[in-house]
Amino acid sequence: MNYQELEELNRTPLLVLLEKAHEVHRRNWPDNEVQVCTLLSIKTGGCSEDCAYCAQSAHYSTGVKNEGLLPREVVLERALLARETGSTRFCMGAAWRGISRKDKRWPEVLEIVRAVSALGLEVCATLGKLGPDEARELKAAGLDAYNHNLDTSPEYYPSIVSTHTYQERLDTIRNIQDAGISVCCGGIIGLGEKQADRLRLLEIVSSFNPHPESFPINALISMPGTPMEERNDDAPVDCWDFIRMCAMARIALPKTRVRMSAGRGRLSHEAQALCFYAGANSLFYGDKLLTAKNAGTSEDLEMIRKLGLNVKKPDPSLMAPLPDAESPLFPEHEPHPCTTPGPCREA
Ligand code: SAM
Ligand code: DTB
Ligand code: SF4
Repeated sequence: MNYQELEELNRTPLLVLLEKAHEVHRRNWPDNEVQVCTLLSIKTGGCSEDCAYCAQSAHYSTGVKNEGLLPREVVLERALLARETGSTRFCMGAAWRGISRKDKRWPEVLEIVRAVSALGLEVCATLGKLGPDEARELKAAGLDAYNHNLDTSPEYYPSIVSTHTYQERLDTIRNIQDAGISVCCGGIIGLGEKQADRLRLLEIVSSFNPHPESFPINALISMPGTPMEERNDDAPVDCWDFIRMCAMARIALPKTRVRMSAGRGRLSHEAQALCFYAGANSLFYGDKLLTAKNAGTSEDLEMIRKLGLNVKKPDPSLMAPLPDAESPLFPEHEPHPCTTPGPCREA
């Protein structure tokens, strides 16, 4: 959808928007299913990047303890536990700007992916910037999906991150797509962005061909020590904004899984029920996200039961969505003057 279409949709009163989104959802996802994913930080803290929301950036004193790459056995133990408790996707995060095959930890990263894949879980990783060779090797090791968020609009991005550009994020996403790995790409709300920035994010992600396999929606968790530490302390992201984002994402990306990600723990079950109604069909399960607390596991099970949702089974033959032959593979986005690091030069 282009910006104008999204803007028009965004003017729809919430209840009408919910109805529209639900109709798209039912048509494309008739199974009343929720995908349950587990996150594990396999390398924590000390990241060279200065993402203003992130507790793992070395630029801020956040109290997060730095930890090197976890031993494979520890990762496997956690993956097995995730499988036993009903998760079907295991997503491993590393606090890196990116990783190259020249890095001495690379062979171990591939071994970890192979080992988790052998458990029959869908394997996802989020390791930062990747080149085409790295993406191909991860695919050969059994990686199903790669999470690389654009987080916000290209215009607002330089106010949040100065150590890498939006274009670098797009390049990595392209490398993942080209390797045949499913793309998981979403954003954060509550960074101080305007609704226009959220619409731009949706515009850009919905211009991908194919659409990403999943779209995570994060609500900022204000992490102590980061420049965003006080942003949402007293007024966390408004649940109606989260619900609206789920509905907009469902309409803009009809066949993409919409994942309620960070910040879900601050939403009531009633608010989450509306997110499911609007088209959300995936969540992170377990007490912890990467470094932050998640919604409680027993409460989540209770909510899934009360709402009558079916927990999705793992799909061992998960295929990356195929591109639409009629459209360009990856539209070139006009480089915006703001996509270079530094303060926005446009009013
Ligand atoms: N280093 C990798 C990268 O930047 O892609 C992977 C890890 S990074 C923590 C993954 C995503 O988590 C970010 O892009 C952002 O969307 C989300 N995230 C991180 N910290 C967050 C916070 N405090 N609140 C909400 N979302 C957050
Ligand atoms: C995503 O979009 N959100 C997850 C996952 N992908 C990697 C991470 C959320 C991190 C929340 C903050 C933390 O735990 O430090
Ligand atoms: Fe590093 Fe990723 Fe955190 Fe940015 S979001 S500081 S790249 S771990």
